[in-house]
Amino acid sequence: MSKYLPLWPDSASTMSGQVDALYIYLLLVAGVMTTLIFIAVTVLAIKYRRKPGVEAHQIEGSTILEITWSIIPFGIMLTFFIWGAVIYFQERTPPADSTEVYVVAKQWMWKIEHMEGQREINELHVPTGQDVKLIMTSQDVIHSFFVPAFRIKQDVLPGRYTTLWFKATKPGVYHLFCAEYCGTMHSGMGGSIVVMEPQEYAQWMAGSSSPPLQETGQQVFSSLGCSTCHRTDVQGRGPNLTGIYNKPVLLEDGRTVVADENYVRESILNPTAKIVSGFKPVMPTFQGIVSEEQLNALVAYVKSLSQPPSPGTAGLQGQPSAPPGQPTNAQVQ
Ligand SMILES: [Cu+2]
Repeated sequence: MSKYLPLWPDSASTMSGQVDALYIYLLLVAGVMTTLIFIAVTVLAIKYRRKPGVEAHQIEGSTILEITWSIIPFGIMLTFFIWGAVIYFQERTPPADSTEVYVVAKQWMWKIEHMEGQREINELHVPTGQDVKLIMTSQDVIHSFFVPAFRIKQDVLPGRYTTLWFKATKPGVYHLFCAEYCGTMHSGMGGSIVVMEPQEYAQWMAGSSSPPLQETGQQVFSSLGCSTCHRTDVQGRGPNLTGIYNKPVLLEDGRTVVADENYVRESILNPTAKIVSGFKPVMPTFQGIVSEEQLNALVAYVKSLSQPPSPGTAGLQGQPSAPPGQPTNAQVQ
């Protein structure tokens, strides 16, 4: 459409058509309403204008008329809400089999980490026809990941993960903006989303020499000594992390939370925030010790412990064990 009517950016994701349709609907309804109001103002101003020799007389209201003109527009406005909410929930809910990509924003660049180990700066390569879930965090201030051609935008916050997903439909290079004022060079904090045909993408990906993200995570896990308490064979001083991802966890204070990415992240940086039932708050914080990239790798590793082993991840499950006979009391990761 944008070829003939250059009011819209490129439309290159499964979501963009729906967002455009809602936008056009909003414009149409607003246009019709505005026209009706202007016609009414003009007609009534002429019809009931002051005429010489004619006295104005009081007109009493009509309850039925007033209820009608309140209820009908209310119903019309509610359709905006319902349609918008449906799109919102779709945009908020990444499909389960999405490819995951980690994004770290910092003044003033986008750092991208693929699960396969590929890293990029200010560029994100993705294949067409694949659901891609972005797990994003910021190293400093609030940024916002905005791809107009996909009709997606999400704030990227320091200290937690926010997510976003899309499925690109058309090969091409699309602009990535930072849409939250983040300092002097904010306007330069752009990049490109490079959408490729799947075979071409596989070729590009094959050029990677870095180890997969969860392997990096496993190395960090061992080198920081996490594996001493979080054993994968038996319950150690800290909870066994095998199979916990996205599962409910019963906490010491009686609450139940889902062990999602933010939970894993918080448990590394602020271990006493959520103590797993049956464990003691003995884990030290890793705030300031692990970088955002290492955190992402650790989160990817913990998640990999909940996936059925595949050829690529086999062997990641076995951790060097801590000495036997550990006390069973320990604390959340
Ligand atoms: Cu920014």
